[in-house]
Amino acid sequence: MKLPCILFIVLSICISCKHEITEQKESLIADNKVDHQLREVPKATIAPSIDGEANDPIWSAVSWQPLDQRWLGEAYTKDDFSGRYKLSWTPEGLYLLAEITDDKLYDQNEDPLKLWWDDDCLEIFVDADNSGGEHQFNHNAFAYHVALDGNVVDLAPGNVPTLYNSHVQSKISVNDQNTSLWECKITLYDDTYKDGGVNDQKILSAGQKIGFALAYCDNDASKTRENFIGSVPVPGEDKNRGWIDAGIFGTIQLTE
Ligand SMILES: [Ca+2]
Ligand SMILES: [Ca+2]
Ligand SMILES: [Ca+2]
Ligand SMILES: [Ca+2]
Repeated sequence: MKLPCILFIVLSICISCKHEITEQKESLIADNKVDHQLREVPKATIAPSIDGEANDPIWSAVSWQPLDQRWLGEAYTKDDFSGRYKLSWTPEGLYLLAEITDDKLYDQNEDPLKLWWDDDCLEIFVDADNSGGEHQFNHNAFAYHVALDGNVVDLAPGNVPTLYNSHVQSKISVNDQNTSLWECKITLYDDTYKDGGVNDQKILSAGQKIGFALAYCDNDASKTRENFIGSVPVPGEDKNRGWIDAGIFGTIQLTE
């Protein structure tokens, strides 16, 4: 056999092996997410108005889901924290209504990019393609921290704290029983998202599955947050995995 012929065969074997390995890797990542807490989310015929008021027709048609899984901190009382939430969608995005009871709303760091998780904030986890997998310093999924002043923070690639205010529009209304309503519209982006680039949002449709979890960071007077309460049970000792592992998110399925 001539040398060029041997080289061709060796090269073909290498390419085919590499292809196989890449496929195996991709299938491993794709299989990483096992759907759990699978819930249907109904479409809103009329998109809710983001005004912190729950009087939109869809909110009376959707049931509350509990926000009651202690991910960090000591046991707490109902006055210290209790929470529940509702979800809906339109092709333009996900809509969230969260009712949070918190005895003290606390915003110690004025700079939105400094220790944002130690201030009271609502954390919205979304994985647009429900792939699961690691997302700590990439956009395989987002962990939007919505602060009391409406700033939205997540880590960009390279571990860069970044404002994503255009991704989550929110309005909070607080009543005198220490209960606040957080109404939010979340625009979805997938893992092709480029910071500083031009990005197309994901247009949502019925049948689509999305990785989703919600959490609240409660701090009332401490240097660091006192509690972190999530919407999904996290197996194992370390419950604070949502900001790293999209596999722990629940799964929502959009319905008409
Ligand atoms: Ca509203
Ligand atoms: Ca509290
Ligand atoms: Ca993903
Ligand atoms: Ca608090």
